[in-house]
This record gives sequence, structure tokens and C-alpha cells, in this order.
Amino acid sequence: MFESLSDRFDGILGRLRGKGRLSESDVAEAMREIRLALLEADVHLNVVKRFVDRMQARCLEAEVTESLTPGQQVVKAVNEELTVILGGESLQLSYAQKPPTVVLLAGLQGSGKTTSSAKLARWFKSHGRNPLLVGADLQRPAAVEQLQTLAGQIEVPVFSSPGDPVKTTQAGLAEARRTGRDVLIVDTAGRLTIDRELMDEIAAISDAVDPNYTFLVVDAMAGQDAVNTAEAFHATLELDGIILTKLDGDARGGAALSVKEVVGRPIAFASTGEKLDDFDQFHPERMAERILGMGDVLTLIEKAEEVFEQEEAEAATQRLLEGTFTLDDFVDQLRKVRRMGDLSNIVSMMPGVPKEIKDSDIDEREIGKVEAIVLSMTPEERISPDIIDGSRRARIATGSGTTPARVSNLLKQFKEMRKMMKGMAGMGTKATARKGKGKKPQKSKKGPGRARGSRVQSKETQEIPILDVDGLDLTLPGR
Ligand SMILES: Nc1nc2c(ncn2[C@@H]2O[C@H](COP(=O)(O)OP(=O)(O)OP(=O)(O)O)[C@@H](O)[C@H]2O)c(=O)[nH]1
Ligand SMILES: [Mg+2]
Repeated sequence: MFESLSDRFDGILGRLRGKGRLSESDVAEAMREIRLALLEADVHLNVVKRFVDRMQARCLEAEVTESLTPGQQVVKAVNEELTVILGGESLQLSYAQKPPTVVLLAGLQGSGKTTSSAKLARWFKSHGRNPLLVGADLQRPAAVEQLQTLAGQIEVPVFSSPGDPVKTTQAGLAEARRTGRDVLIVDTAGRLTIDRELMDEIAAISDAVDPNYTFLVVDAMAGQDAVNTAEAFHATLELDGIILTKLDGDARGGAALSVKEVVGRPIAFASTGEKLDDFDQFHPERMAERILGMGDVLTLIEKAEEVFEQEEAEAATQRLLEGTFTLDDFVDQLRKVRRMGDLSNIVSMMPGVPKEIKDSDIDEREIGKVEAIVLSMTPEERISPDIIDGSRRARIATGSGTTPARVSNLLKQFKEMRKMMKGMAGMGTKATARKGKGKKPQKSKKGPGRARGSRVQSKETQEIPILDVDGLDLTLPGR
């Protein structure tokens, strides 16, 4: 997502960063390039103009702060202005005092309304809510079925009745009240803005249930059209925000960067894939940092927290430090990383990862192979890999459809990791494997793993990053 724009910014800002002083012509040249880059990314002309004007004004003042070089200040300014364009703050959802909170989804055909309805239901559910979905797309015969299939995966009920979408939605609202569902998400039929009849219909649905939030689902791949669509819908329905879908496609980013400024409504959620968990609240600041190649560590941490149960992770950390971490634990951790979503997507959020790696296709099958190798071992082998000799190795290779060399390689890596972790525990960093939930890790004075007889724990050993306390090593290379 945003790759080409990100590449362009990388080049332009890279040249500025290195400079001690910025001349007016340096600034003018950079602004010209930024303008072109934005236009090529399909950003709305007015948005580009405003962006460049604001940047120009800021760059010329760029020598005032002493802590940053002028080049760094430009980067900071670009980051801040991009954040503004993307909407500034993320949308804070509030819930209706008298439940349910009603969320209406509208949009063009195929924009992603039905999938987004289910994704949104999943999102609310993961935030402790009890959603009910309403299938109000009675146009397309299979639409309700599609919603039911998706909802089945996340165990959220769907209400629908054939006939009239307005009546169905009203009945859905009554059903939510009756069954104590606190969020009602209404999936509607896809419609073209020029189709007056269908536009009137969604306005009628909206009048009938008076939604707390009306979100327009917009396909990011639609480029400039996405913005025009949003304007047209906004004229019929009071929109509260946008759900931007298909950001995983080769979208140039124009829609994301234009919609807030042109329509005046923020992007509330963004969808980055077909899976139901490829969906999250949209955070302008994080997105700006991502476009500028600064990574998105916060989203990464949140994703990790969703997947890793804290206690489980602590137990694994403990075993790792004690050297009793087995290959089963190893595969278990791998699976969790995988559950965080698409691997390339995860890597793209990490700061400091070289561009070549971000651009390369990360092969999910590689993880599958590691898994296959471990699963081809006997339980005994998984606990004590040292017993794996030549013939066992050959058997494992055959069982996993790999080669003996790959098996050896994996074992070697696993043993090295275990040795290294054990070594660290001996150096007194055991405190990170604390038992108490929610407590801060203490800088251990009497850590159980501390080598007997060592006097003062050196500062260095205290700061060795091991598995993060919340379960995942997020000690990533600095920016
Ligand atoms: N890659 C990708 N595909 C998506 C995303 N969101 C939706 N899709 C796909 O886009 C297609 C259309 O999605 P739907 O949710 O059926 O769209 P819709 O707006 O309900 O379509 P209609 O009901 O026909 O108007 C489906 O194949 C989805 O899997 C996304 O963020 N990324
Ligand atoms: Mg649909």
C-alpha cells in the first residue's frame, strides 16, 4: 500500500536530510517533486495545492529549531502535514446511550460493504461489544447468504427478512433491542449515485433507523472516482466517516489522501485484505509515518496483543529463559505471528527494515515448511532435538517434504536461539519473565537466573532486550 508514493518520498526526503543548510532553491526543487509525486499518486488537485503551499511556508522557516537539521525539519513537517491531510486525529467512536448503536454502511457495488460489515462486527466484538448484523441488501439474491457465511466465521448473528429493506432494517433494530445486542450493523445494497431510486431507498433506511454512524465504503483502487463518489453520497446521506477498502491492492493512495480534505469526513476504518482481521481503525498519524517509511510500531503492537495471550506468552518466555523451550513452543509462536495477518503487511509496519526486504515477497510457505518439519518429528524429538541423528533426519525430511539439510538448518537455528536465551537468563535478565500480570518488569536485583556470586549487575546486562514483556520481541532496529 502506498508503495510508489513511499518510494518517491524516500528519494526526495533522503536528499534533503543530508543537507546542513537548505537554500530556497533546494526547497523549491523538493516541493516541485513532492507536488509531482502526489499528483501521480492520484491525489486530488486541490489537496496537492494546499499541501504544497503549507509545506513551502513551513520549509522557509525551517532553520529556527536547533535540535534538528533543516532537512530533518522538512521531514517532520511533511509528516505533520500528511497527518493533517489524512484527517489529523483518528475517529473516536462513542456508543449510543440507549443501545444499540446503529451503524449504516453505504457504497457503490463491489466496494466491500458486505465484507466490511462482517469485519466491523468482528472489530466491535473484539472491543467487548455484542453486535447484530442486518442484511438489508435484498437486491442481490445471494447477498444475505454471503453475509451469513462471513458472520458465521465470527459467530455474530444476522437478521434479515425478504421484501422491503427499510422494514427489514426496522425489524432488525427491534430484534437488537429485544435480544440485548448493543451494536447494529446494517449492510445495504450496492448502488450507483445516478440511480435515484436506490439512493432514495438508502435515505429512507437512514430516516427509519436514524443511525449513529453512517459510513461510506470506498474502494481505494477507484482513485479520483472514489472522492467524487464520496461527495455524491455525502449530498444524500450525512456521512460520518469513510471505510477505505482494498488498501492492499496497488492503490496509489490518492483516495486516502484526498477524501478527508475534499469531503470533510475522516477515514474511520481501513481494510487491507480479504481476511476478516485485515481491518482496523484508521490512524492518520501512523499512516503518514508508514508512507514516509518510518514504520508503524503501534499497530504492530496492537496486533500482537490481540493474538498473544499475556500469560501464555509469559510462560513461553519463562521456558525460553530456562532453556526448556521446545520445538512445539517454537511452532506455536510461529503460528501466532502468522495469525497477526499477512506477513508482508506486518513487515511493512516495521521501522528500519531495508526496502529490499519490504519489497521482496515474503514467502508464507517458508513458515509452512518449518511447521511441517516440526510436525514430522516425534514428541520426544521435539522435546530433545539432540537425539535426532542421520536416519531420524532423513525420516523427518521425507515426512515434511523437505530435505535433510533443511532439517539440520532448522535444528541449528533453534539450538542457537535456545542457547543464546539461556545465556541471557544467566546474565540476570530473568526479570522479564516475571509471573505477576500487569506488573512492570523489575530490573532484577535477585533474579533467580542471576549467576551466583556476581556482584553488581552491570547496566549493560539490564538492558539486553529479550522477549518483550507482553509476549513478543518488538525490539526492532531504530529508525
Ligand atoms: N483484497 C481485498 N479485497 C477486498 C477487500 N475488501 C473487500 N474485498 C473483496 O471485494 C469483493 C467485494 O466485496 P463485497 O463485500 O462483496 O462488496 P459489496 O460492496 O458488498 O458488494 P455488493 O453487495 O455487490 O455491492 C469481495 O471479493 C471481497 O473479498 C480488501 O480490503 N482487500
Ligand atoms: Mg454486498
